[in-house]
Amino acid sequence: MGAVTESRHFTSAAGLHPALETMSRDALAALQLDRLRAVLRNVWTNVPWQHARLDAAGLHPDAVVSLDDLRRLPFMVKTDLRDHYPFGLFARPVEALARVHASSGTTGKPTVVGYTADDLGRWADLMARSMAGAGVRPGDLVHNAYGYGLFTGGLGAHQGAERLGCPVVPISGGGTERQVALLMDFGASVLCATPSYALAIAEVAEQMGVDLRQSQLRVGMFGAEPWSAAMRDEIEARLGLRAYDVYGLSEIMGPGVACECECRNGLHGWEDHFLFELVDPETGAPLPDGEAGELVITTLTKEALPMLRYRTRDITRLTRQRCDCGRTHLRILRVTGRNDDMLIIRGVNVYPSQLEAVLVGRPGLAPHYQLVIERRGSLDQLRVEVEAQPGVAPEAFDALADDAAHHVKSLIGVTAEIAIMVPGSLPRSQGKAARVRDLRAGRETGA
Ligand code: DLL
Repeated sequence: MGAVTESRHFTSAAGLHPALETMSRDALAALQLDRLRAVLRNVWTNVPWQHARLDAAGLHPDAVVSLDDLRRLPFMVKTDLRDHYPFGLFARPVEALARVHASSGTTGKPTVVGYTADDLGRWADLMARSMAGAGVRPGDLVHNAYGYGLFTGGLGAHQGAERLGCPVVPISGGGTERQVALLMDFGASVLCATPSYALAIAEVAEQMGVDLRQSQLRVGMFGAEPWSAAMRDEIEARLGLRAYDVYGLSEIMGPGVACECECRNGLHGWEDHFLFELVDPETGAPLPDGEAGELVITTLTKEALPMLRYRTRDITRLTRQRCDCGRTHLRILRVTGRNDDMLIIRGVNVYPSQLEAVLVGRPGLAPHYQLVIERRGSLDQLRVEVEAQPGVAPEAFDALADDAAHHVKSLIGVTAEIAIMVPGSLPRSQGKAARVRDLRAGRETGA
């Protein structure tokens, strides 16, 4: 299944793996077909549940002649992993694994994922490729504030940085004052964190009287949660770096499934290792490039836990148009949110990130917000709690609220009650931000 370590020589345009990142789309499709057959043979032989599904779909691995044949196979969903908890869908015995990760899962059992040593090697390569595409170079000191542990963010970014030839500060999330001190003292040039935690670091630095814009930071690798263009501007202005969007999910691998290049015009999805489809979230029907829908991913090289047509629940758009950077791999446009996070407020569909795009950057408002959903009578009511900028007089809060409510209504079409909060009153994230509090009966937990 190809060398574990791929070339480390690259130029800015061609990337870390130039031959792979710029291969023609025809060559890419041929490679995908080869690898698809191999992955189907792997599950046919090693995963009884997958064998039965392939059989039922009349899809014998050796009879697959085109990538479209895969569409005969039903989708996989998160509960398939839960139903076979912990290792039932693995194609390798536990003793052949190098590592397991798991998602915490707010309800029920966690989702467990596993990797062989070669899987870990490919993951490191793809994360290194992602970082190189975002302008990280061997020798850059990487401050890694993604959480270490069962979450794939910490170790995923760590291995990728090391593979690229970068020393890593494995600080994990939390202890924000110490993060600020070490960023200044060690002079890291790259920050890896969720965008909400990057903002929390910026805020604590300001409270400590430290100007991180004067630090050595140059590149931010931010992901693991949706974030808006307005949030990118805010983070860049306060940290003095160029912020890149990196995407991934543990079921498919972890961070590094897709990443922005220096053009920042969508995230290149690494098609030599994954097959990307976009489908209508309601019907599952395929959607053409450019339309918004749910991302579906098939792993082409993972040995321990191959995933076939996995429904990510993530809503985005795809484009196969050539990128200015010269890479030929398709681009996933910003992931606006998860299908599960969509709010329906009096018949209007709205994602938290849409509200973020309207609120962040408005004069007088700080980029700290939370959405509260309540049932009043028979109607769902959305309350947006957003902090005022430090120094804004409380007498100005009403006018700020009216202005924000007006923009939310006119730009998104949803009626929201806006509550302007005192600076520092909303919870700060140390990892993935919990943006939504759903107080409707039976759902009284943070989402
Ligand atoms: O969040 C992996 C990761 C770590 C990605 C660090 C990037 C950086 P999970 O915990 O399994 O894995 O959560 C995956 O997070 O399905 C999306 O809903 C969301 N997500 C991840 N990256 C982005 C992004 C990691 N760049 C889930 N933009 C995914 C929007 C993202 N949402």
